[in-house]
Amino acid sequence: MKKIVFATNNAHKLEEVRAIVGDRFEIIPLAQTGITEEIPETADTLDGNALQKARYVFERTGLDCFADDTGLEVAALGGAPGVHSARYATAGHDHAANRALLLKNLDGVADRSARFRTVIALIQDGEERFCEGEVRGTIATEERGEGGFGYDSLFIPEGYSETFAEMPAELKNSMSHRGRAVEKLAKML
Ligand code: ITT
Repeated sequence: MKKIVFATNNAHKLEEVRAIVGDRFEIIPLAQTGITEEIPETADTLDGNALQKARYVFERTGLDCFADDTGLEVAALGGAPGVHSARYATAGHDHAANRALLLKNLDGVADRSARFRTVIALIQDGEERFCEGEVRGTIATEERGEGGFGYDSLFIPEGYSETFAEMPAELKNSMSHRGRAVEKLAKML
């Protein structure tokens, strides 16, 4: 089976991607490459951050690898939190604080439409390529569900009444931004 490093420190993402393509590719976790530090994400676009993470790993390991960067883009907030989704409320990855701030900023707002967008940067045989996936939906007025991570308990995908956090993981993966991007990645590999 083809081996590829997934440049992420997020265990939920690793689990999701393995569930989607783990039978077709051996996904090597970052920890197994000896990289234990947080990879810098200082670009101001999803493409830029995904490529920055993938290059970081490729330069240190020489292994084929990919990285994703995801943003939640809310129409009424002019596309925020977008590329700043992980650091919306604080400098760190405080998911609960991010969700609370999002609810506060949408308090009384009627248009709650949003989308998740994922960009994947792939470095294979030294060549850099990108693919993308998105899912449209709306932001709930309160948190619902225990599954997933990040903003999942607030995101209701189009055509459903449940949030991502209320769905079985397989259902989220079948339509999610990351699921769609990872299916495209699988075709590229
Ligand atoms: P790595 O950079 O280590 O991969 P991260 O948690 O920083 O992990 P991203 O920069 O790609 O991940 O994503 C930014 C934020 O967007 C993340 O912290 C979550 O709050 C949110 N997010 C990403 N994917 C999500 C998903 O599938 N469901 C809900 N929220 C998600």
